[in-house]
Amino acid sequence: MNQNLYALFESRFPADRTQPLLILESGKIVSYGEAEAWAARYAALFASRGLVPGDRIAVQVDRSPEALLLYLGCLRAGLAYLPLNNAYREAEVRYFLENAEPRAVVGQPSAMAWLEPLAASLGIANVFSLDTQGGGTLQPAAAAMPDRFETIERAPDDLAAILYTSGTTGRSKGAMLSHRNLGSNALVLHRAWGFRPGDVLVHMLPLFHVHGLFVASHCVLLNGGAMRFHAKFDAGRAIADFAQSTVFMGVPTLYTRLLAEPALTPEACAKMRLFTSGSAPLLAETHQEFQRRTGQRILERYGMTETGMLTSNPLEGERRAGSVGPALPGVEVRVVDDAGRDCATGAIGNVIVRGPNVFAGYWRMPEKSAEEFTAEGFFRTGDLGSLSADRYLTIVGRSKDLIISGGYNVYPKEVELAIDELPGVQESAVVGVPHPDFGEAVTAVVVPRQGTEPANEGSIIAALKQRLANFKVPKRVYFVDELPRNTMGKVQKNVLRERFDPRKAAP
Ligand code: MCA
Ligand code: AMP
Repeated sequence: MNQNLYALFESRFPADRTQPLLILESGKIVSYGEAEAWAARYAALFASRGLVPGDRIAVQVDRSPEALLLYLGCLRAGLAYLPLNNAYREAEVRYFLENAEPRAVVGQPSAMAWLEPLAASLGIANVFSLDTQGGGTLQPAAAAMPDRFETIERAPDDLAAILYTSGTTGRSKGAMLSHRNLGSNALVLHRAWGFRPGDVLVHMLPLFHVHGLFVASHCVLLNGGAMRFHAKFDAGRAIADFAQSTVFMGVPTLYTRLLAEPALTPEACAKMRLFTSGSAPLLAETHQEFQRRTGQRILERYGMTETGMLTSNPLEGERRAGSVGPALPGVEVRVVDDAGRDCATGAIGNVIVRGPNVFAGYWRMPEKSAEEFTAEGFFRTGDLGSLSADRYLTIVGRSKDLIISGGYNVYPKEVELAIDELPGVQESAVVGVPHPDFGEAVTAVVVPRQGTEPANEGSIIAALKQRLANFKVPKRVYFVDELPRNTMGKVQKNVLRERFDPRKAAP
């Protein structure tokens, strides 16, 4: 049997292909039949341009129905889909294209001025553009293609997608996800979260990360059901949609923004059966406040780009605020000490995981990949946690130096390297401090370089916006004479986090 993930989805599509897959804000519907036909056209287009199974295709576009159907087309063609955050700037995209060597790139029309020459300089012959309305060069080229395509045979371990995650060294690594990784996780979530006929999901998450592209979309595709698909997150529109929907998936920032809306009432959510949260820690207060305001208990789950979803609070049974729940079926989750021994119940240790959902390694980084796995094949998540007697996992922190801002990951090293290159800067340290909207806010602490024109907060932020995606740019920059260091000379980031915590007195 064809193990292509698309073939799995197709086996669950409704017999009546006029049924909706996407319900757009305009009320327009994209049916399963149309999705199938467009996915066929995209697949045929890339095949006609000489792309063969295993080739990479990089996609950096704004959210649109076409972007989702493009992903399905790439699966059908057996290509490895490489989605890029639409906030990435030219310098960031250059690295991904150099590293992944895609045969085709799809970008926003507004990016073509730099993307076309960049692709040309790297020998990428196929460049297409796509905007939020289906405008650009991709659609006309695909429209000329046949609307049928025999989905390419794939084996379970063949590559379906590469998703880049930043690293503690500042260099991004491409997590290689196979058809089995994605398919096994989708099946487990679809079952664990009780998807059933008639479910309608409100989809407002980005389509370039695991949460929106895989977790949310895959559950709907496996259900053969519909999603109400929006241009972007909007709390008011989400609440209006809840009257006609049953499931919502969000990062914690979306829940705090929903809570700020007076329209969020038990009546507005009466038809909803499931709210899930993940990608960043959900405060127990948010969980409790949401229950008080709506009568609904948010189901928190935990995962990673490299692994898909690992644990989930149960659909039936206790959804414990502050815990990410027990391991999902088929996933092994352990908490171990630095010597690799299992920790006692309740003791804090390193979270390590194994399962069919866990990736095989990072693109073209065999040594780095090997370091991340134990001898028994468990992947080291870099998260710190503890397991209760009934095996609920609580994430208490991270051993990796990572900031999660509004559900987006920011590795301080990458931002520090960019700041240190700026004139007037001697050195810098970047930390996450509590933020009411984004959970954590990227914050820079800078030591000025003596004898040069001093940098200031505004100039540093403006310079970084040229180079880095906006969510990585520090919300605040503070200046100090020297960075606090321990006896080993390592910067004490905990001291900085404490000192520049905006909830405390002004630093
Ligand atoms: C936007 N800005 C941000 C963020 N988003 N700054 C820091 N962190 C962010 N996350 C910037 C904007 O560029 C703008 O900057 C300013 O903040 C205010 O923008 P705003 O209009 O409020 O932003 P928005 O467009 O409403 O976006 C906020 C958002 C978005 C909806 C929360 O960040 C989002 O969709 N987050 C979800 C991310 C996600 O899906 N993560 C899943 C990763 P300026 O004023 O300077 O222009 S997958 C994952 O983590 C794993 C596998 C898992 O477990 O799911
Ligand atoms: P990413 O690399 O974008 O896949 O982010 C994965 C990281 O997000 C994990 O290693 C955790 O640190 C964090 N994460 C995801 N879900 C949760 C959650 N529910 N609670 C706490 N941290 C989470």
